[in-house]
Amino acid sequence: MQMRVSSKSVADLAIRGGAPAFREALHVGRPNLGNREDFLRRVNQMLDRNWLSNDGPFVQDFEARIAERLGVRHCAVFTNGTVALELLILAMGLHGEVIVPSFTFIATAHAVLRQGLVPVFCDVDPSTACLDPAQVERRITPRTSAILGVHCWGRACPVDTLAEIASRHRLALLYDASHAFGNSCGGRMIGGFGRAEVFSFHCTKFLQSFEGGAVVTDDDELDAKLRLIRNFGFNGVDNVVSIGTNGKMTEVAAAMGITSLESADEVVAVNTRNRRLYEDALKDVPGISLFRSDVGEQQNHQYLVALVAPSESGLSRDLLVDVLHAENVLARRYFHPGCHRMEPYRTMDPAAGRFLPQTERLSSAVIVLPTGPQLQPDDIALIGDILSLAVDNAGLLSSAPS
Ligand code: T4K
Repeated sequence: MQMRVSSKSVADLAIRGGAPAFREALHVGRPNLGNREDFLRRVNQMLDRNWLSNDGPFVQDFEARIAERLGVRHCAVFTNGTVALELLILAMGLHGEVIVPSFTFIATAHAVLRQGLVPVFCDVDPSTACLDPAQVERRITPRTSAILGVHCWGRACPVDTLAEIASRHRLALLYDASHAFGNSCGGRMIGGFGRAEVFSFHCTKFLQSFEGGAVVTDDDELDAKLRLIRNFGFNGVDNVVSIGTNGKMTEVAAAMGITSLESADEVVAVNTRNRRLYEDALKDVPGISLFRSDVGEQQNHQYLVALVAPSESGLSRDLLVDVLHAENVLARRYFHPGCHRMEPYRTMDPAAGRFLPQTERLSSAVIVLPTGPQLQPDDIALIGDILSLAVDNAGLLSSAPS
């Protein structure tokens, strides 16, 4: 293997706790831009027709394309995924407690709490990083009104088992599918499970509209309610029929979303190639493994997730992240710490961790590595080399002063 960095430089950089950049940083979450000319053409169309927001033609087109691609009756787009989730919770009339994973982005928990409900944190199954059904059963109380699953890193929740539990306990079931656009479960597209599913189209997501989100559902009444709520409760001019807010997506965002959607298949191909290259680059590195993807399902591979076993690598996850950062590879710890360790949840229930051993374990093992069309095969080889050299020099790195 030809090394582009010496073991000494890796160790030196990490020991110094950061070094001057010697090349452009490699980021997690670089936007999937799609075809720039197509986007700019759409922006010009938008400016020419003087229609910039409020259910414009690009928004309607974006919604129709998403619904068709996912095979659902309705798609309503919103300003962002968090607002989409909050307004879905409001429209569904949930109350009391909602069971959610702690192993998720903080927005999942915040959306529940901001709607006046209590998020009850539930542990995950380490093989899926999604809600563990056995633990869900344990967290149900007379106050529970819903189960909110998260398809973490795009990996599907155990949808059949959760549906059975929800039905047996008469609970609503909804999903935060922020990471899972274009992914399938049992051959069915994610988006069609539970009463509704929510996507994020933040610019770091597989499908992006700068900022944006969507609720997809087969429920006509729920979709109609959501459309009222996202537009102040207006049902026609001068006629407000319900509580509402401004959750509308702009035309420029929808133009970006359509352009990004048109490149979806190319991005999947690149991300799939990147995953294979990472598998190859990391196969002989002790203690660093890639999180298993859902074999046989459609996968966007937007999150390239490595797990660290310090007993084999000789290095903690955090030290490996420090080494990567020192080398200008800006890996992320999605999701560390679990939501239950962040405010206001930590203060609300300081002992929540006793129910969450797998969450604690996963959140201390995970590294999300850069991927996407802006990453070159050489970059992946370099990241593999850095990790390999770091593990080879584990003793030196672990004993270095911080
Ligand atoms: N539910 C789940 C499960 C979620 O993961 C999220 C969002 C939501 C709900 C809420 O959806 P939204 O309301 O956001 O639509 C980022 C994203 O902002 C957030 O959308 C995402 N999850 C979360 C996992 O990641 P941060 O705080 O880590 O973002 P930041 O600014 O540190 O950037 C992340 C990486 O992306 C960096 O490496 C830099 C790179 N980046 C970022 C931006 C904004 C770029 O290369 N270009 C850019 O323009 O939250």
